[in-house]
Amino acid sequence: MSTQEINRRTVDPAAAEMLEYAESAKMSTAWDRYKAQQPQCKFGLTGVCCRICIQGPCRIIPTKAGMDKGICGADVYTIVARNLVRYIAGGASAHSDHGREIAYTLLAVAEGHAPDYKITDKDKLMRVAKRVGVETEGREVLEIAKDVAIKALEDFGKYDHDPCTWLYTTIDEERKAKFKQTTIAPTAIDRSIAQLLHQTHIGVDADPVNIIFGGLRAALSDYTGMSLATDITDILFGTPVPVLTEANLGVLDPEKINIAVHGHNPLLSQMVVYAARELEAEAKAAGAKGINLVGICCTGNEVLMREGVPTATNFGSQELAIMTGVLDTMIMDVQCIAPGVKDICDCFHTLLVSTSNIAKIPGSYHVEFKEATAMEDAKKIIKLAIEQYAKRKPELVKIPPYKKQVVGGFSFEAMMDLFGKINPDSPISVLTDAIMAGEIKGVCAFAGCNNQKTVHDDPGLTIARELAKRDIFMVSTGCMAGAFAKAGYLSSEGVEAYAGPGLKKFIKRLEENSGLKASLPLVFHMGSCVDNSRIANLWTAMAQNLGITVPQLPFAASAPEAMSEKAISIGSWVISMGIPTHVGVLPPLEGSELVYGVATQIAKDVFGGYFMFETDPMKAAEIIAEKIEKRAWKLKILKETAEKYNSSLALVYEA
Ligand code: NFS
Ligand code: SF4
Repeated sequence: MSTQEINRRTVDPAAAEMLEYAESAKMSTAWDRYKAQQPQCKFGLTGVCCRICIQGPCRIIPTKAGMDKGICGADVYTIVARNLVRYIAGGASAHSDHGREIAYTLLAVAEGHAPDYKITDKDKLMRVAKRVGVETEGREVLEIAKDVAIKALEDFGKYDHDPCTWLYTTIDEERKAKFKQTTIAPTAIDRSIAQLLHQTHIGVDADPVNIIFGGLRAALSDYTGMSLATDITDILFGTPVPVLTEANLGVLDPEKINIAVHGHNPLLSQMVVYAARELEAEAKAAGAKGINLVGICCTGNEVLMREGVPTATNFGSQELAIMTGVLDTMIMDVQCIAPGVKDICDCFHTLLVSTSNIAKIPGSYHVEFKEATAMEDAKKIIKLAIEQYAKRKPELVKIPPYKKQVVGGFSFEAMMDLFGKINPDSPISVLTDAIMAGEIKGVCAFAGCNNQKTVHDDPGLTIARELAKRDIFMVSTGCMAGAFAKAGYLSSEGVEAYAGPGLKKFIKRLEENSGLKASLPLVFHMGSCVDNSRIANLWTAMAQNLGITVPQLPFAASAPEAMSEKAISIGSWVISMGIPTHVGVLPPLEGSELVYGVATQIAKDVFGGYFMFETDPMKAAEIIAEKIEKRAWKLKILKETAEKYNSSLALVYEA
């Protein structure tokens, strides 16, 4: 790739520098492989290739006689719908299985089988217990923890017909009724996923709308799984509070032993943080100045939020961290670890350590991570990293000098604390009052991945700049938070550079009252992808405070670079909750006008939320802002009318 081409494919200066280096050293990255895949198959791109049975693949050409249907007679809308919801099944299984491991660990703690873990946030345990109906009065903490863990595990496989607990205790009455009426409330996470695979097996469901509703049920299971994952992770490791750190490849320290935690499971990364603290002396004995832990992807977000561990890169640029030549070990757990990292590790001294029995890469070093021996396992890996340090090749060290300050750690509770400094009686009113007064226009939540189909990091940054100008308050999770972190949007630098007058005034007011030493950021980092549940808590609290339904709230979401099945599954529950959701890449839906129409139009009539597909970030910002402003405008009219006639508010969806 020429410099010009590189600049067309990333806006991260550190990534651009490393890509130039990769080019000169002939190391192949995802950027090169994406290019080599062009042009991608149009059947696949539009979702009209069916491989659900091995009579296939069947590729549909609607205008060609005989090829307008699959061999079994499946119409294009059936095929597109089935392909789509199978992504949701994949995403929901990943998120919920992550949640299940966390819940099992809480159970093990309660039963005394996980000596290295403990209940860190007792208050949260009590709050969650009360919410999910576990008796707390006069009981021991571990007894309560055990019942909460069992209650969470029941959500995976209970056999009654009541909706999942972590769904129905975290949403408002209107949504509960909506999910009941549309029959998409899952009664068990595993069942909804297995049933969806059954439903989309050859010769089962051919009705695209029914298939999509099955998909939404699994998507709500995805929400259920991540909601319990967030709760229990907070119980085990603490609920995040504002924390100061840094991001981008410049956080790697040539004088320290650099270890990256990569993947999603905080059970591992958090233990690595504890173990690294204990092994600092050993690192020094090996001649290093200490241990420098950095994060990649969402497990990085987990330890950033709770421990202030700096972020090295997000999904798109994960291979580039290794090319610095100073990454001594990359520890992987599950999800979003590109197998391509191994090839780059082979060019350097970096040891790739896998830890999960469902996520191995040929040639990596495997250390099975078990909850019963967690500290021992984490120490074993860190000792490997210390050994690895001696193998570093000084001539291959190249750290791009870019890093930005980050203020993160904004859990829902931390946000409420922040608002509570201004209005202790009703913290959330600080946000809703600012919207009703027109100081800020509404809220946009950014989530999701990097995708080679876009300019790395650019769409999220562009949209955020545009929304900031228009006084829209912003929160983020996942790899978008990584993009914002690397660009300085998670610090006051972003506020100074981009916030419109209203947004700036609002953030500064929060800041003056916050009692924090650090200035507040332009975008509030709410955590990993499973922490999108925190964002759902935010919009639910806002709607309740205003006495409206979620679909009336001036709140939108954007996944500017959605990539994974998990992102599709998150987007699907977000629209079901009533939130208009922008996606910056075209998912394979275009092959069926009907399915495309359900996602972008019909969903709005039924749920009040819907997808907006727009690949041009400037246009996307325009569309998102318009939706938010329209909802805010309508809300004001309804409020005024209600006040004038002393009536209650009309609960109508956005038209
Ligand atoms: Ni979410 Fe986070 Fe990143 Fe996408 Fe992958 S790490 S769980 S899936 S790529 S945001
Ligand atoms: Fe073809 Fe039908 Fe089999 Fe799909 S399920 S591959 S459309 S025969």
